[in-house]
Amino acid sequence: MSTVDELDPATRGGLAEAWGLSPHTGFAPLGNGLINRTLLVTDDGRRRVLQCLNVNVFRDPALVMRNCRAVTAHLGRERAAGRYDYSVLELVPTLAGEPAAVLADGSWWRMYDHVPDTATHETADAPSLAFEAGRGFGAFAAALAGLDRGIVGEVIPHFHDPAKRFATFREVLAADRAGRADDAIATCDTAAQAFEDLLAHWRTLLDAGLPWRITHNDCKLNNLLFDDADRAMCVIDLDTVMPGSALFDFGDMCRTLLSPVPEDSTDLERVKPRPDYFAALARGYVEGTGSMLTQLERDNLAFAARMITGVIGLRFLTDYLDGDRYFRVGHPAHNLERARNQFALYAALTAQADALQALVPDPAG
Ligand code: GN1
Ligand code: MG
Repeated sequence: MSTVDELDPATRGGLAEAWGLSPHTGFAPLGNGLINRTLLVTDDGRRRVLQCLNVNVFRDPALVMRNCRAVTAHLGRERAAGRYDYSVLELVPTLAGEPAAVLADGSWWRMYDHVPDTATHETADAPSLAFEAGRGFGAFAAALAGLDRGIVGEVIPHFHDPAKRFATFREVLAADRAGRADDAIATCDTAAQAFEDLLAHWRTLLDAGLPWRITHNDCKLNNLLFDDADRAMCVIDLDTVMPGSALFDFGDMCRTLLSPVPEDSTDLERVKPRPDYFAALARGYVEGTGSMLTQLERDNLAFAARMITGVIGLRFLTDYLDGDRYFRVGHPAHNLERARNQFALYAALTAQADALQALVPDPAG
């Protein structure tokens, strides 16, 4: 969506000044993120990734950057000590030594080194990819277990909190600011039914002492870089790393790996979890997290898949009702289509929950 032509001269000038870029620097759109704007920057044959933070979503960009710096520094130390065997994103500070540049128009920009010879996947076409993703995101969480919880702040409070998301949905539905409630009524009913059940079980987990950790919170498949042999190489998109539950991360992986079609596919017949992918993903996650997971977490991995699919489906639906103010959309019904897709996946995950949970391996085996 963003092209070099859209990067206005003032922005180009501000970025060039901040990072000392040459006048020949090329800028090209990169990736499929729904929130930040991402560009591949080529300067003298050197490639870097430049991102404009969406400050409507990340209200405290300075906190996001402090978190990113703390997390990448910690992972770098873990890697150097031989405890983390994946690449680590490297922030490129501005010439002034800052982790981000704030331009005259108030926009926040930051730069990472480009990880060479890697690519992302939108959907998985082999269970081995699910294993790799589970192991990669699992190792990421395990490596962060040693980081002091007080160092990483909560960038978006209640991000995956199903109760908060449901309350917001009810308010937005009642307000019907965009006049879209009628078109979405069947999906709203499905969502309300799903949440009655989800919220009740979620409360039992909180009461049972579900551990709070530092988690990634956006473990969709396309936030992991793979090499050309489809080995996981590097976890990306660190903006939402903050205190959370391992169930959020595992659930998001299921949401994006188990269905053969992307989250916005309207071919709902094909939106179904693939059990062999779940088995591979769970095996990878259990291996990657080592001794980190408690019994309560392991026993709720299939529930996590349902819950996060429901929560993100509800966020798409809420944004549709609210007139598409949060997620980037390609056409007016896009968020509603995403929501229908996610609730179709939710229904199939619910029907198969026990069968999927039975595929989670024991930590020892
Ligand atoms: C957003 O930024 P991106 O596209 O990786 C969103 C996630 C959603 C996802 C749905 C900060 O992730 O929570 O699951 O879209 N990130 C934020 O595709 O809201
Ligand atoms: Mg992303």
